[in-house]
Amino acid sequence: DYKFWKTQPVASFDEKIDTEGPIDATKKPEDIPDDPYPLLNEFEWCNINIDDSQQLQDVFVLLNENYVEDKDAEFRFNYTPEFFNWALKSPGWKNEWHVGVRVKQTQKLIAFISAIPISLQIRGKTITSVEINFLCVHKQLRSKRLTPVLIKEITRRVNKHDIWQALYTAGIVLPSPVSTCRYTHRPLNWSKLYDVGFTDLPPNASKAQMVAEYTVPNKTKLNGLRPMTMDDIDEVYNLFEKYQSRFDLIQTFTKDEFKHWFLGHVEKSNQEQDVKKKIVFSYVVENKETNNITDFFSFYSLPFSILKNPTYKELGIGYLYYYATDADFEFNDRFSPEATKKLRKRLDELISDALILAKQANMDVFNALTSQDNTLFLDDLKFGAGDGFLNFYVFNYKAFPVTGGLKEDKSY
Ligand code: YNC
Ligand code: MG
Repeated sequence: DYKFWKTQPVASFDEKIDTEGPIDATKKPEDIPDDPYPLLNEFEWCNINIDDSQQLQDVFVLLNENYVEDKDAEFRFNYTPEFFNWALKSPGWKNEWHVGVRVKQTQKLIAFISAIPISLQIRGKTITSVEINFLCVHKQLRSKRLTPVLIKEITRRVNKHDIWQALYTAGIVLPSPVSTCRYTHRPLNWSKLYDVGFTDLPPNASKAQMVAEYTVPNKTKLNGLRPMTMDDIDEVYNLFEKYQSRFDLIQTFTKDEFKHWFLGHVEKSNQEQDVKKKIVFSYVVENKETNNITDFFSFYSLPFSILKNPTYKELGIGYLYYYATDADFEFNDRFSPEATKKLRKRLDELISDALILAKQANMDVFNALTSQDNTLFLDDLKFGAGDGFLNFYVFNYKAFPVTGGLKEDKSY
């Protein structure tokens, strides 16, 4: 019955919303306690320094062994330092927002929660916020109400910086989602997915049929398609902002954030990186006559380790990230049937090529949510609905329900 969540500034399930806005707008940083919330005597708070390989290792071990439930223990997320540098060290990141709990005596890390600064825009209104992610409690310490303490402590640390709203996602239903998306999956290497037990053979189908169904061409089709570079940033940024204005709830980026999320944390050009360590893949379409960039798409990599298979050690997983196109810009009503038809055709072309590039980057399956404009192309491109749903929440903010516009979740 949500004993904890009932006490928090979040919309209740049955709440009727007449105006959008903060739920509790009265507090100031100086009203917030300076000291951390108390923990049971055997535990202590720690800040995780991601630049310290031992501390990073502690987080990997905790997440790998406790983050995802895989009943047969056959797959595990293969988090890497590169992935964490990307997901947790976006511009403005703070060490004190990478929060751990350790056992005092052994220094074993038993819980983690993180925040990064973001800017949300809800129906045109900009809200300085954080995104909360990677909440995890060790399996042996579940159901002991540690989670509310972690949430209250990260809230305290964020409030101290005069930030009062947060975006977070969860598979579970809490009061009260602003939006709900479904996971979808597009096999790229069906026979491997089948061999490792990730996919079943549907009744009345043969393996050869399934392979044929999901085989993608070797080469991309779009003229002018190429990897995005630093030189493209200004132009893609403008294209992206204009495209995003289609949606009611978005994350807005500064240019530095844009570089970080789409070209990677590392200073040297992301394209020069070892493809095995590459996290985010961004491409543009450049019109060869006008030199204008007309389209952009991106996806990121978070593979699984395969634990028990004699042949395969890793399953490549790509996640569709953001995209933008000028296909609908010419229309006064960007949601008209004509605009939607043109947009759908363009997105089909763009994401078809994204699938090919993902396959070339050794990804075996490509995941997408039903967010953004994804529902326009998911069926056309043979994405299948998954079991999972993802609920989106905004802390301390009442908002009307939202469809589309939200991004992918970076933790899974
Ligand atoms: C969850 N995922 O309802 P009530 S997502 C939020 N998000 O409270 P205990 C959650 N709340 O119902 P356990 C939650 N899961 O009594 C549970 N809760 O009001 C609530 N899994 O606490 C739950 N990671 O410690 C209940 O639960 C209370 O021991 C019970 O631990 C839960 O990162 C968990 O799925 C999830 O590691 C830590 O199962 C554990 O069961 C686990 O007894 C595997 O807790 C990994 C996993 C969650 C991924 C994520 C987003 C988290 C958002 C947290 C909310 C942030 C609010 C905004 C704060 C900043 C504000 C500002 C400004
Ligand atoms: Mg607990």
